[in-house]
Amino acid sequence: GFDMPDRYNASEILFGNLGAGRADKVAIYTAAGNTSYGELCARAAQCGNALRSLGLRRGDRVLLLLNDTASYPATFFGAVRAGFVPMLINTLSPKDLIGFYLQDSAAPVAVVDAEYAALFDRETVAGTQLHTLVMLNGEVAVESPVKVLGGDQWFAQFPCELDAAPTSRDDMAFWMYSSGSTGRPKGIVHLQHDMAYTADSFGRHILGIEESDICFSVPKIFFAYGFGNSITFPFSVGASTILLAGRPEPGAVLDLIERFKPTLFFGLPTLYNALLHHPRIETADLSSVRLSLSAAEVLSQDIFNDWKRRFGLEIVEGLGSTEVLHIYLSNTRERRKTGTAGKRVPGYELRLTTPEGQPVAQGEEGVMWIRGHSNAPCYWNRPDKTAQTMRETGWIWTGDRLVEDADGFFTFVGRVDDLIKVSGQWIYPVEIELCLSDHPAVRECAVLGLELPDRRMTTKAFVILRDGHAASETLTRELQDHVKSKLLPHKYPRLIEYRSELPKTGTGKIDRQKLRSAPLV
Ligand code: 3SK
Repeated sequence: GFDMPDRYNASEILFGNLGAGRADKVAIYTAAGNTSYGELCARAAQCGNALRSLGLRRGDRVLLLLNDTASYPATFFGAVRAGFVPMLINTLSPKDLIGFYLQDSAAPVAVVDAEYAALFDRETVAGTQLHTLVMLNGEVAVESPVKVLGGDQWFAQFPCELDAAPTSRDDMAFWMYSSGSTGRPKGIVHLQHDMAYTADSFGRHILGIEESDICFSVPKIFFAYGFGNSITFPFSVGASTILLAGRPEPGAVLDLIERFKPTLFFGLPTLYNALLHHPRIETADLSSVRLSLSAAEVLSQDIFNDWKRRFGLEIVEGLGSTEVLHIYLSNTRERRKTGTAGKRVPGYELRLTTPEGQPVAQGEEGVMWIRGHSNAPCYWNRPDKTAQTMRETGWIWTGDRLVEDADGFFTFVGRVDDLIKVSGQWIYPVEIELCLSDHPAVRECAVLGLELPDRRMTTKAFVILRDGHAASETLTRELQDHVKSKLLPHKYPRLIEYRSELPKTGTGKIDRQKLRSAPLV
């Protein structure tokens, strides 16, 4: 069972550290300075009080578009403590998508880093409920139809103490968004008790995290993976976390490792690959790291071997989802098989079934279902998608196809649908096809996920142009920019091949199998 009082607010994960006597302990290390637990709680309380002064009501959404700085946990926990529901948004989101998030959530307030404030112009805000934009980490002049507040100074006027709103363990606490196949991302609703559950399942059982640990997650806080690594796990035991505000350039990552000496390092294959190819890697000092973790993409044997050869660290691979909030299948340092996603994480029940829901025998491939107390109960306002994924009695149907070996290790073999993961983030090829088709030069197109020799995935578009348009590198860049401006930037097709026709099946559909066998470049 999962022992937790009925009345519970997730901000206890941070504020519990005050009662535990850690006010002076460093909670956050950054290149710009450190923040103690006492300072962080005070800032969170000020933020919660400030948001309350705007007249928000319990459960109102607050859109967060923030880089990984101390302001992120302060704002997140402040909003949750005050009874509001922060939405963690990808900082690479283009304007159209921000407009969608505002519409979908009816958020009356957005808290954003100054560099993103210009996105909230008249066009983005039109027809939404947004009335206040709070700008952190600097101030810029913005032409916005809503009230704009300089948050750093504004928060400072409010009291440094705040009692938690009387939320129940099953109240809505925060949202994250996942891709949708038709350009309508789904708001994934998480509850007040979900973070504490992942702290116990993955944090305690797999990481064995303790107060003396220092976490460094290169994946950002707005990803469920980074959120657990940078916030939930360290704060749940009074450990510390290192935050990197900017782009995760390999050089900047190595600098922070050498300066702040993390004990737990969280990455993904794309990052490990970039680090291994960085000129400084042969001299870098990672001796502080006791566990090096990877998720979000399948890790290749080559990356595993190269990392082990260079640092003596065996990367521990896991598999999770935003709907479950963190990792539910994982290797550990003691029991691991490279190329597999590992075994069941304690706290989660798993089952593999046929697409029709019948159990499969061990050794046979099946679709993965997960049950545990961090499962999101629904997608916001999407009964159709909720019914597909959040099934009866608490199970989540993941759509991932896996196979379990005789030792209980699971290997990812693909998806039941067309979803693919590039750089650790989901993509629906059909979403990119719809977006490309909107471009005036495109008559017809097909987008495919293709596996690279090191097992990572990439995307390729096959395009037939309309009369009057000619293939060129400039057009390729224009089409890629078109996708970046409408969808999240990682969704742009890395490769584009122009064709005069696309192969068709007997029923007139694009023959993807044939396209798949075309050479990669
Ligand atoms: O992609 C993953 O493996 C993952 C891990 C933890 C949390 C969220 C996700 C999507």
